This record gives sequence, C-alpha cells and structure tokens, in this order.
Amino acid sequence: MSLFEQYLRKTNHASKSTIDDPGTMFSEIPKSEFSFDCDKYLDRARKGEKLEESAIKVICEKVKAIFAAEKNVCVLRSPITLVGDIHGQFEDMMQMFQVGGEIPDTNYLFMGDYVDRGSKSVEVITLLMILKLRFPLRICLLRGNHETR
Ligand SMILES: [Mn+2]
Repeated sequence: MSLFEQYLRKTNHASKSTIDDPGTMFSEIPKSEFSFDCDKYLDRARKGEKLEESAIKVICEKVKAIFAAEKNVCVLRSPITLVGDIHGQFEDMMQMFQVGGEIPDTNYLFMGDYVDRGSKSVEVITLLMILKLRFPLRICLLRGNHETR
C-alpha cells in the first residue's frame, strides 16, 4: 500500500475533521518530524513574513514527503477553484483567497508558476507549501515551467 493510500485510509478521505492533521498522516515519517508548530509558521506566512532559512528547509523536507506520496495524476473533487500564474504577487494571492475563500474552506488547484516576475516569490511559495503541509487534501500544487530547476 502506498503512503498516499495509507494516508487516505487513515483520514477516511471524506472526513473534513481528520484530514487536516499532518501529524497523523504518514506513519513512515518519524513522529519527531511533526514536532514543529505548523500553525505558527502558517500564521507568519499568511502575514507575508519571510521565514528563517532553517524553517523553510524543514518545511521543504516535510512537504517533499507529501508530494512524493501523491500520485502523478491527481484525482480531485469538485467544487474546486483553479488558480494559475501567481508569479510572486503575494498581495494578489491573498486578495484571491479573500474573494475565493480560504483554505481549508475552499479547495484549490494551483497550476504552477508561483515564482518569478513579482517581488515576493519566496513568500508565495512558502505560504503555499505550508498550506500543502497543513491541509494536504485541500490544495493541489502542480509544477509550472518556472519551477523546473
Ligand atoms: Mn506563467
């Protein structure tokens, strides 16, 4: 059974109350991995703060495990909001969440191109990675041609 199948089984997929706890989702990831305070970083990232490099490294490692466990073809459920080409425009993305609904209340499919052009690429991708970590079934992040390296 794949990690993602384990995750879906544990979380019962449809149950809104349990799917958002990253601490219980991947049994093969050591529990200590989840000791950091995800919500604290989420609050800071939502304010557009630049997080410490060490924190971003930890977040990258954790979210990498989620991406690795997902299938190459994502099966998504409607209703879902599609977003493309944020391109470092952090304020526009936050306004988009205000209009379209916050995660986890609204499901999102991001179609890539998070970085470049705008001035807040790091802030954009940091927030999206933390949201993926915190609410892995509410947000799908595809890779755009600006995320190829
Ligand atoms: Mn683009």
